[in-house]
Amino acid sequence: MKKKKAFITGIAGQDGSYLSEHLIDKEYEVYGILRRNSIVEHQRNRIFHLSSSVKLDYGDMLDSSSLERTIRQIKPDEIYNLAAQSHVRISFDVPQFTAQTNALGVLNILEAFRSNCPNARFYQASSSEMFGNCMDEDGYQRETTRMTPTSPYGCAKVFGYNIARNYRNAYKLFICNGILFNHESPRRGSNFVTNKVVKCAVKIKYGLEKQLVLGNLDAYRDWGHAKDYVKAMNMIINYDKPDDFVVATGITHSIRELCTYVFEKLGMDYKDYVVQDKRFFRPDELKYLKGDSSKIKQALGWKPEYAFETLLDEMIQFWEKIYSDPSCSENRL
Ligand code: F7E
Repeated sequence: MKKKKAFITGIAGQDGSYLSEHLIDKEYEVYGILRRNSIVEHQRNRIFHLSSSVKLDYGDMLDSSSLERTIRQIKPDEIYNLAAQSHVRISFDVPQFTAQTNALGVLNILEAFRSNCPNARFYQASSSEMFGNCMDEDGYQRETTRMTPTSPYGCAKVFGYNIARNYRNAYKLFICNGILFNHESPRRGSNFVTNKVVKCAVKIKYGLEKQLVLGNLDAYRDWGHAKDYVKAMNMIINYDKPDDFVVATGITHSIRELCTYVFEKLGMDYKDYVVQDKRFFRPDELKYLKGDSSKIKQALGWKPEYAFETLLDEMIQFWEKIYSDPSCSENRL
């Protein structure tokens, strides 16, 4: 049987790497684009082990010609648009770059898809950040919750979500949105709060760091494992009809609770080490996220395998393995 072809933007990121592994296991041919980076060694860290199984080209969401060319050559069956400037606080520092990549970039790739392989299926990585501080009366965000984003990142993602829906309706294309809540793993960039807390707490335990500097400890997030969430992406794109789905665990914790759990696991009290600094606060904060994923559970049978605790345990184990070895230097990661 002919193998399905998947094309992934953002393939070198946390989600791109887990999605590639999942699709390779499912016998897909996997293609992706990488953005040029001055430190070439860092570009493929997360997908280095997949080098012989994924086909990579240089490309950029802001360079329509690269998107057109790769899509024309590959003629994929499924397109996963995961590329983004994904850091919410940094989106306040580089709002225009964020809007160009996360909003106009979506339009660029939709156009390349529409002109070169309109029979393919398209997945857009939408985000719970689009909801901002809106929630339903029962305290959950779901597919029908109003969107009032509180960051340039969230505003750009709302555009991406809406233009995806507009192209689906206007041109009858198979386009779907996964509205994913926070999802983490040992592969998460260490300037996102989960990995920042876990990595630094482990370093403190081994005497390699003295304190952990954070921003707001009282925001709440619904954290799942990226491995569970990439499976949802593949289920969503293979559904009978193009539709939009919230992907979340339905359980929320504050950053303070995250710190408490991680430091306690390592035999410490977070209050002895955590300090706060204005530079890690956001000009406008999204205070509370808790997603209702009943729709994807009912329609597609998705359910997460990891809980908050097992996710963090895996991350702690990952960093402990590295820092418990005295000969380990960060340069060797
Ligand atoms: O922040 C608070 C911060 O940067 C989580 C992205 O994947 O999920 C992610 O966005 C919370 C916020 O993720 C620090 O204020 C406190 O309340 O890990 P984060 P995020 O902003 O929720 C959504 C769904 C996406 O789509 C995004 O792409 O933690 N916080 N102190 C801190 N956050 C960071 N990064 N660093 C701190 O020192």
